[in-house]
Amino acid sequence: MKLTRRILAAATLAALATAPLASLAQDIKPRLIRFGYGLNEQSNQGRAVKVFADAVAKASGGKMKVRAIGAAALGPDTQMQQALIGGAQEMMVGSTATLVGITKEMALWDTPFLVSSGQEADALLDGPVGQKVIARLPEKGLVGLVYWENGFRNLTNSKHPVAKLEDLNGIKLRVMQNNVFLDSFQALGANAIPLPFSELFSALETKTVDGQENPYNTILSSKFYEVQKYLSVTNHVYSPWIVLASKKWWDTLSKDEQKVLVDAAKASRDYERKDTREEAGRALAELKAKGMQINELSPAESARMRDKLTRVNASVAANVGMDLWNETQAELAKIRTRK
Ligand code: TK8
Repeated sequence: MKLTRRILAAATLAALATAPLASLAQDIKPRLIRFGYGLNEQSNQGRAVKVFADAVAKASGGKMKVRAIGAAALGPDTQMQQALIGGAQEMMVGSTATLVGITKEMALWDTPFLVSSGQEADALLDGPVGQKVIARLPEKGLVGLVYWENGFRNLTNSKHPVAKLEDLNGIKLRVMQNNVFLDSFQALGANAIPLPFSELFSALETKTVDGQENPYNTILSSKFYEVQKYLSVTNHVYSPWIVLASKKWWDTLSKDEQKVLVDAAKASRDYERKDTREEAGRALAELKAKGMQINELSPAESARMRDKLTRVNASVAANVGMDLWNETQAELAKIRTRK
């Protein structure tokens, strides 16, 4: 009896001694998550990364800590993807377009005029097709959590207004490092030059390139209006961003930790899409106020551009596979009748 009591007392003492130590150790050393992204802190991307970081801190009681590293300080998208695959970096958000070299199915999202509204994009990306594409990532060493909105892309340049197809002739246009974008703008007659986003501002400033294309939000947050005079409303493609984790690292997490990240990613996605759409709604007026000259395309010129651009569809379909292409078209038809 006495012995049992003594053992019990010893056990309690041991528990008392180790419990505070264990929690202390966790307090001192939370799980650190290096989360890289390409835009500035004061951008829709930067704001949403902060929402993600706060949600992770809250849900984990401070045991998981997201260190947000923006402005491509960890390198451009492609470099961060490799760091994730190698396990040298935990997380990032970037364009699906720069992932095509790793997962060819991502090229689906580069199809010009694939969707006609943000709501259609949400339904497609969050639905079975978007999830099927995400499911191709783990075999490449990546885990895809959610898609965020980058948005509909529009054309800017420093030479002259682009009101018709021929105005693009000879324009040195920066495109993302992706063959669909390269082919698309070559088809339009521009001199397309692939460059990482992190080099874009200075390339525009030094006139290494004359123009670029990105959503209004980015033209504003990256201050492209300082080096670009003309903006043509083309809405030629909807770009998603994707939140990625290193699979090597992900597999070391507990189920609870993975759930914290998945939930926080979903919360950040919902915030990000709303925030981005609100900002896009007022960005055009702000860009005008900053001195940009903005022009719409006539319906006839829009149609000509669309006709040229959709010629890349066949190569996108071949790239991603005919089955996925057909499934996407069927899913879009379904989404459109649902509304
Ligand atoms: C930011 C990029 C950017 C994209 C581009 O890292 O490269 O033009 O639109 O958002 O991913």
